[in-house]
Amino acid sequence: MTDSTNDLRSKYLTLIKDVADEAALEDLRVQAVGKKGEISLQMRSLGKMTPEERQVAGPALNALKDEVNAALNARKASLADTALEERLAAEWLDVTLPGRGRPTGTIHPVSQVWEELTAIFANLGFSVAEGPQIESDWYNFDALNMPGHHSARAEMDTFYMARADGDNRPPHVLRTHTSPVQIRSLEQQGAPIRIIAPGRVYRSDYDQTHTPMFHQIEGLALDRDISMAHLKWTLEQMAAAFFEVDEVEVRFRASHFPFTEPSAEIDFRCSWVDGQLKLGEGDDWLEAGGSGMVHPKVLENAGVDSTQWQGFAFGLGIDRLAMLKYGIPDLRAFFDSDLRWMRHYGFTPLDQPNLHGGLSR
Ligand code: 2NL
Repeated sequence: MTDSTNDLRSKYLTLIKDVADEAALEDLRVQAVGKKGEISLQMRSLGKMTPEERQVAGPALNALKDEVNAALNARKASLADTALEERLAAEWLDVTLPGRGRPTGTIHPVSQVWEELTAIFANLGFSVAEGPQIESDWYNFDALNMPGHHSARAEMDTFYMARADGDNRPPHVLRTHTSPVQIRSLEQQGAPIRIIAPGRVYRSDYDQTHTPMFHQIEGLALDRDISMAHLKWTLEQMAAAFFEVDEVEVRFRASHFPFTEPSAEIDFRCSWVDGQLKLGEGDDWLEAGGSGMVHPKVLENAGVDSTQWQGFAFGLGIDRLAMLKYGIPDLRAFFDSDLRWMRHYGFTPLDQPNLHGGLSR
C-alpha cells in the first residue's frame, strides 16, 4: 500500500468509527467513495501514472475502496442497531400493569334493585314502560278512578305545579305513582299487554320511613282470562328470584284501592332472626306492596273494552325492597349522596345483575 492510500485509510476508518449518526455517515460515504469523493478521484488519476506506478497504486486503491465500503456498511448496521435499542428502551411499557385505574364510582342500591327487578320481570315476559314525571291530573288521578272529590286523592300528599295567573285549568302534578305510565301505554298499545313501570314518584312527606321522592315499580298484565292466581304466581316467582331463595309463600290481605277490584295487600312469608331477614321460612309476614284486578272503569278510561279484557296490576316500593334485601337501616341515607355510604352499600359497576350469575353477587 502506498503512503497516500495508507493516510486515506486511517483518515476514513477513524472518521467512520467516530461518526455520530446515519446522516453524518452518508456525508462521509459521499466524501470518500462518492462520484467526486477523495478515493474515487485518486482512482481516476491512475490514468496519468506510468504503468509501473499504476501496477502498485491500482490494487491498493481498489483494496482501500473495498475496505472503506465495508467499514461504512458495518457502521451503518451498528448505528441502526443502536437507534433501535434506544427506541426500545424509550418506548418500554410494562404490559403487566393494569390498563386503567379501577373505577371508583359505585352503583346505588336503588339502581341495583331497579335493574334486578327489571331482569326478573323481563324473564317473566314483561317489558319496561316509561312516561313523564310531571303529569296531568287526568293521568295521575281521574283515569285511575280517583275523581276530584275522592278521599284517596286527598290522602296522596301531592306536589302541585303552579299555573300562570288567571289560568284556572287544573294544575299538573308530580306523579304520585307510576300508574299513569301504564295508562298511557295501555292507551297506545291496547290489550293484551304485559308491562312494568319502574320510576321516580313524589309525595309531600318526610320522616324516617318517607322521602318526598321515592321509587316504585308497578306491573300490569291484561289478557282474556287473567285471574288473581296468575298475580299470585307472578309475585311468588318475583320474590323467590329477588331474594335468591327456592320458594316464597305469598299471602293476600283484603284491601281497597280505587283502581283495582278486588284489591289485596301483598305479604311474603319471612323470619327475623337477630335482626336478619330470611325469606321463604318463618312465622312473620313482610308487607311488600299492593295489588288487585284492574277496575273495569280504569280499563274503559284507557280505551280498553272491559267485557273482553281483564288482568292484574301491582305496585311495589323499590327503596323498601333495597333496604330489606341489603340490610340498609335508614331510608333517608339513600338520598344523602354520602360517598362513604355509597362505598359501603354501593355495587361494582362491572357486575351488573343477571339471572344466571346471581342477581346480587
Ligand atoms: C301500593 C299499591 C298498587 C296498582 C298499584 C295499578 C295500575 C293500573 C291499574 C290498576 Cl294502570 N292498578 N296499580 C294496583 C294496586 C296497587 O300499588 O301500595 N304500592 C306500593
